[in-house]
Amino acid sequence: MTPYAMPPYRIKMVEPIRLIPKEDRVLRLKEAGYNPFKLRSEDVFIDLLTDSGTGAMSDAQWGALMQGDEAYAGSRSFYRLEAAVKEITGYRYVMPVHQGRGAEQVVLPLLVKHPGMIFLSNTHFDTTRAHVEIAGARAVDAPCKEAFDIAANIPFKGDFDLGLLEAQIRRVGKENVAGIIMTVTNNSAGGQPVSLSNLRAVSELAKRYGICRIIDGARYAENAYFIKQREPGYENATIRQIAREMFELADVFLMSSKKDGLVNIGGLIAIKEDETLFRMAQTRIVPYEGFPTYGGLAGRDMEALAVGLNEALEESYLAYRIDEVRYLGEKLRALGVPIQYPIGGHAVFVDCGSMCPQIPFDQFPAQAVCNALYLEGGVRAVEIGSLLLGRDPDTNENKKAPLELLRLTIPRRTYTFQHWDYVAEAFAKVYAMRSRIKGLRFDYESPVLRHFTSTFRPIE
Ligand code: P70
Repeated sequence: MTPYAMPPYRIKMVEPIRLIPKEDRVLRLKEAGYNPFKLRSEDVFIDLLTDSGTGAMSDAQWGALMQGDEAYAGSRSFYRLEAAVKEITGYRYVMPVHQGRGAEQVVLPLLVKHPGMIFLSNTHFDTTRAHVEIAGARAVDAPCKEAFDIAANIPFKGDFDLGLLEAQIRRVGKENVAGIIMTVTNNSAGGQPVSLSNLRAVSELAKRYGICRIIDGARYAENAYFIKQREPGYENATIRQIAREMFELADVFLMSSKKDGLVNIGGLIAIKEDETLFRMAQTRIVPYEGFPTYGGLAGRDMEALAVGLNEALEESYLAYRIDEVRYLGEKLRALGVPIQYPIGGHAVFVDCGSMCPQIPFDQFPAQAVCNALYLEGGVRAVEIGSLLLGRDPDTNENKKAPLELLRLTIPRRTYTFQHWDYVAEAFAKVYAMRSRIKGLRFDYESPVLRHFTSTFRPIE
């Protein structure tokens, strides 16, 4: 028997992909300003840029699309989605938004009451950090010490450092903490899960200080699966029960549904019981996202999401999903490639700082390896390091990330194990030439979320 879970589905529809010749890849990457975000997807063979909106929908989801009610107000599809979210979270108020950052732009500014406030998180993801800063606050991370030690083999590397969290609250004073954001799984630390015991402790701390508790739950179902696998006492709980317990520990749920919602576009805001916050969020939803019963989504998108949210909680789906990531990770590990270990929920993260010590952090080692991987195999990954982290808003200096990670992100229900064999082979070639990979400098540096649109030149 294979040590990996079987896919609990078969394939009904396919989408062709092709590998363009090496000399074309050299040309295309140059035209893209050495930023893989600027490549055309047609020029990419295996696309591991993100797991966001890139997965395959099920037959049930495609069927549900046809039932979308496209009414501007009071759409039946909204009520279906609302019922699904209420059932999963137990929260009273539900608002769809166009994607995760839509939820962030609506809710986060409402929590910033005066200048000088901070948000605390196990780790803010990039768009979350950007919205915190746009709202005039600062994003402070309090991850556990092992989060960025790739060799530390502990089950919940996504956890908060509780001592550090409380120290930060005391440092600025509770009246200056706008909220605590629990990112599950912790994307920037390698898709690492957060334990229920840690979430509970964070929740109690926040309650004691009267601070709003927010779940950034883009990958909450994957987090719940890890809890079932790894946290004592939850072996026999269902994924739904675990998810419900996670939601009980927060006040607000923000979600990029492009991940564990199993849809190509969509996001959610859910609020447990704070009616005032709900009313304020509604007043922002209208100008920024759309009328509250569609929030920037088509009726059909809401239908597909209502179905996808439930599919993502199926244990057989999650078992295969997590094992697929593990399969690729273990292949790379067997080659000696330094990866974040244990392997996380949605991606394999390669530590390019230790792989290419010749490249300084501000010449972006992981971006350089990313480009080498595209040239070698037509595989597109993404930098999660100092390029993504950006500049300090106060000093304008380049911030140095704790790790220079290259993320090989696995879209849901999309590729096969043969594709992972191919990716591992391509990576092996890059790994063999690691000492010859050169850094990058900016040609154009975009002022906000710079990784998406900046262009570069390789340093000769
Ligand atoms: C990703 C994408 C998005 C995200 C997230 C968490 C924990 C909120 C959001 C925002 C973003 C991305 C990064 C690199 C390449 C492509 C895309 N994460 N919270 O892949 O949600 O994107 O829907 O506005 O991970 O990790 P949204």
